[in-house]
Amino acid sequence: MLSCSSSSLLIVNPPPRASRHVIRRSLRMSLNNDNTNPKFTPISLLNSVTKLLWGQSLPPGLLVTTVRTAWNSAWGLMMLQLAPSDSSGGYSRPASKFRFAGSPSPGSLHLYVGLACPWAHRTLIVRALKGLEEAVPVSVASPGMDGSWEFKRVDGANSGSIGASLDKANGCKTLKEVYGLRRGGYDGRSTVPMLWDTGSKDVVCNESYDIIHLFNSGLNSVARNPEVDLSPPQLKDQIEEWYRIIYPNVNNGVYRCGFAQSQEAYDKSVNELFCALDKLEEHLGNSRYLCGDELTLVDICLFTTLVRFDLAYNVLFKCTKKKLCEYTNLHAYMRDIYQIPKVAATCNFTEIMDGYYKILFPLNPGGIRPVMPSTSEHQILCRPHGRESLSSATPVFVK
Ligand SMILES: N[C@@H](CCC(=O)N[C@@H](CS)C(=O)NCC(=O)O)C(=O)O
Repeated sequence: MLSCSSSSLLIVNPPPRASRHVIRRSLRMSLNNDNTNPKFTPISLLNSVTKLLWGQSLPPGLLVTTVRTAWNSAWGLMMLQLAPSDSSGGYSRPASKFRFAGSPSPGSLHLYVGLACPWAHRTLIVRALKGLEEAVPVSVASPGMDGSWEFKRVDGANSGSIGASLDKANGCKTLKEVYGLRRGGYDGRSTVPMLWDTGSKDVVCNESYDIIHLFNSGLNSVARNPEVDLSPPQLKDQIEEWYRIIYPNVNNGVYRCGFAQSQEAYDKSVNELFCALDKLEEHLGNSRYLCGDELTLVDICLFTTLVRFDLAYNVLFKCTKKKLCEYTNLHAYMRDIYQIPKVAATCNFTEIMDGYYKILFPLNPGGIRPVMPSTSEHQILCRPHGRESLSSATPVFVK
């Protein structure tokens, strides 16, 4: 979309010589020729038009000003819809629409996730640690080019980790279609994770924090590991206290950096993020997990952000003050959790990188995926973490 100023720029710089019919003929020739040319792209067409109108190339000043104005307008429009902001340009995450209420029937639950998504990743980890794989089957959506979730691939073996799948519960092509099947329909944001009731054909919940609590304690009758408790009564207050720090500053904090629409909002978010990481680094120097010797739900919530940090947030979301691998304790803590049986299989780094760099178009318009940082490779994450010495108890996992 061109704003007034950019279109007037185009008007005050009319084509020097080319008359309309010459332009039309050349365009036709360029299209005809290029139909057989595998390199034909919208850019080559634009380039041909530009050359016809202005000669070899646009004056650089005009080119930059025009494109910057057009891009800024389009970017503003996209961000308005995809990443709503407050009056200071800070990212304001929309609330989840379906919060958990009541007790769902354990025999008819189906989980929808996407592997790039840190919120969905929480639910996959708790499902695995509790042994709920058979009781709560999962469908794994892939990000479509327009940013919505689609089911387009059958389970692909990916070096032992979970892969994208078709929709196993409803046979839909998109997640939007699944949401639309619920009683009364639905036309809002179709987010993952989403817990679906196959009996009543309705959305049970699409808020990850509610889903992990349900998986932890609400489905013990069908869990293979009912004895695993990631939110024991004596730690509940501590868990909530840590979550009040981690959610706004770290989990959502990285998004607040990436989706900030003003320098001021970015500066505030990045400062709060790294203050929180510094605090966590210090705490984890003396404590194996956030609440002491036991792994809890809040560790899972922190882990899914940490494991994406150097892969995506450091670069794409401009969380650049430090890489996670520069934090000795946080990196070892992340490796400790990664090495818990069944956790590594929930991490699919290829899907994570594709999901962020190829699909978050407004932040990476060229879609080029950077190389995977070596510190995030499976072999590195499997290196000894040395954190056993910080705890007196051996965690009980997993069947
Ligand atoms: N508060 C939600 C956030 C879920 C969320 O934002 N999911 C993203 C993927 S990371 C999504 O599905 N976005 C699709 C959309 O907004 O249309 C939760 O924790 O479950």
